[in-house]
Amino acid sequence: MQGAALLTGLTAATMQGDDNAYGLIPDAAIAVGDGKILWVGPLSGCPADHLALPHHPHEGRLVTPALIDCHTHIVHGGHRAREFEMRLEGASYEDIARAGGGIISTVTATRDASLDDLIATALPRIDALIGEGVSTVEIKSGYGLDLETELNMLRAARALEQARAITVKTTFLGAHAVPAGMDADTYIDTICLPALDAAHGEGLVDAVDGFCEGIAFTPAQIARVFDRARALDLPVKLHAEQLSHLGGTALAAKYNALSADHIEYANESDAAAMAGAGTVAVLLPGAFYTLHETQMPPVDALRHHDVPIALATDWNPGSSPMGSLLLAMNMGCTLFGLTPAEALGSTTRNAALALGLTDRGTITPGQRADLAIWNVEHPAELSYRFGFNPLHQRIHEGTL
Ligand code: DI6
Ligand code: FE
Repeated sequence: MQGAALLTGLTAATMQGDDNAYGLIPDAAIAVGDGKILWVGPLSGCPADHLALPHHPHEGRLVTPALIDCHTHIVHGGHRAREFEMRLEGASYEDIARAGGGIISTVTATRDASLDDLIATALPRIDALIGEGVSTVEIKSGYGLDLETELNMLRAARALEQARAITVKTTFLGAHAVPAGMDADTYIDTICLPALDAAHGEGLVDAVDGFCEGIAFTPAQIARVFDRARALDLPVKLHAEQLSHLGGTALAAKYNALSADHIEYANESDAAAMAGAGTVAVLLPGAFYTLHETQMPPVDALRHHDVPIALATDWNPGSSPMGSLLLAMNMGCTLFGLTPAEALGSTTRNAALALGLTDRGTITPGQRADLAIWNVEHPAELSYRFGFNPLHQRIHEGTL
């Protein structure tokens, strides 16, 4: 058996059990082998065959499932620091977008970048996430808005999985913005849908996303993209109710979307629709913070309807240039009122669900041995501090 070992002397936050529990096991042992978790439990109850494996003692450190960043735009060209200055001078995100800045300015920089450039500039970003114990990351297209660049972004995302010990899940986000000089319907018919077909044909797409917002696409336009995704047997997810209530969340639920993301302006009936569809709520506090948003996502309604809540960085050059999933956890608690247990479940178990993954996100036998070992005593410490990274060791697919 490849890489068989027994990790000992740990407090294990298994993230098993109900939504608000850590599933804590004190003085735990974890047997790993062939990239999987073989056994987890109190050392006192460890079976003899696992006790015979090589021991890796951890003197009381905390172990969690490795973190999962389920919503990023880390493949992109250029930066938007000037836009940051403009917003501080009083311009709104929408003003800048309507004036041709925002997403469109990153599109120009991304179209000018070669595939090697896109890979090279994304590597430090993915290394930052790996350095915080991330073992799975979702990466979107959406800064090309032409066929070749949308495919190049997804090729770069796939290349990152070859360049680092990390799982990359790709998302086609051709319906991110309308290129200058074109109307939305023409763009969807002549560029977005052909690009989705081509990307799918090249095996580059794991899911399909869209930006349902006044400055982007209407629910009806998103539905045309989702119909094509359904025809290609691809799951969908949606940037919804970020800046207003257009009905994106309800549309996502209608298509049994993996997730509805942002959702600051979603309401009680949206939460009920998500619950009925098994759609995960992906909250993105980095964008809320960067855009000085004041509308809170409906956390109590999500809790009431048992909608799984995930947190992610939304790492993008405009609305959330944030390179820390631990900071997103702290913001989820401080800005959105999540408990530290909800925050840790949001970047492990529920983040896996937001990507349609059932083989990771908890510490249970049979799951991937994607683990993060931390120099802390209690799991709440992971959300409590910000600007400090207590990671001791990341274990990716059982490789110690
Ligand atoms: N919502 C967002 O916050 C990002 N995309 C989206 O649909 C913004 C991306 C950017 O500003 O570059
Ligand atoms: Fe986003």
